[in-house]
Amino acid sequence: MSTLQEMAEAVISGNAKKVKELAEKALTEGFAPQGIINDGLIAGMNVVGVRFKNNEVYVPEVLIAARAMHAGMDVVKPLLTDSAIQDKGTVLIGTVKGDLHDIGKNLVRMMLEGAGYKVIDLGVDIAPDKFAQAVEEHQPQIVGLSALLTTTMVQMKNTMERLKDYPVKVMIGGAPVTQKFADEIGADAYASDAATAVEKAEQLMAS
Ligand code: B12
Repeated sequence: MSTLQEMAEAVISGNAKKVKELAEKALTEGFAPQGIINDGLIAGMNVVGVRFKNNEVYVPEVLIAARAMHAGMDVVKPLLTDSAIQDKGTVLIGTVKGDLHDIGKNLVRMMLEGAGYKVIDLGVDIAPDKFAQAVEEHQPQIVGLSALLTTTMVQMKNTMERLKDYPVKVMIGGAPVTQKFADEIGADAYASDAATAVEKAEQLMAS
């Protein structure tokens, strides 16, 4: 097995120490940083994403795999130029105003990072104005909104309205959110889980 295949396997099994060692080994073997990310770290995270979607693994396994992926990223990232990291696009993500749930949002962030996006995570309880300010500052192509409470879903609508004059696509998700709701408020995409969020991001970038 090549070093990068071994790295992908180590990401899948969540072995952060091994991923770090293999990232260092791959660099000494002359692999390019972008190749290590794509064919080692992201390749492993993609497998985890598919397994998560198929209910073959659960949240803890995804978090452990993502931690392992980050251990490899930490080794390789300093060697990348900014432009290479941003290759795939920028996603700004946050949980809407009044809502403190962030486990699902963090999973979506990790999967997007794993797929090669630059993700700016604003955190939780983010008001529409704060989203707008961050859009101006970071110029993302996609904004991701998370809500876990039926009482805070309305903030998605408010945020959409606040962002309507910016050239961004808005993707929404969270347990109470549905495709129907996304259509009602005019969101560009809805995803029910983190792996689908990556697929939808790819579609939004291509559209
Ligand atoms: C953990 C949890 C908490 C934790 C949150 C910790 C944290 N750091 O996130 C704590 C204890 C703080 C909490 C507090 C509260 N909670 Co709570 N909480 C939960 C619980 C048990 C799990 C949520 C979770 O993390 N799920 C796991 C993740 C992986 O799933 P997920 O969030 O759905 O995310 C996935 C998808 O939805 C999607 N997704 C998520 N975000 C996004 C974003 C984008 C852009 C996309 C594309 C996709 C996407 O992808 C994710 C990964 O696959 C749920 C019950 C449940 N079964 O959902 C209740 C639940 C959401 N909570 C509830 C309530 C009522 C509250 C409180 C009001 C309780 C109280 N009385 O204080 C407070 C509210 C605090 C606040 N202002 O936000 C209710 C909501 C009811 C409703 N319909 O509105 C629930 C449903 C429990 C219940 N059955 O009553 N909670």
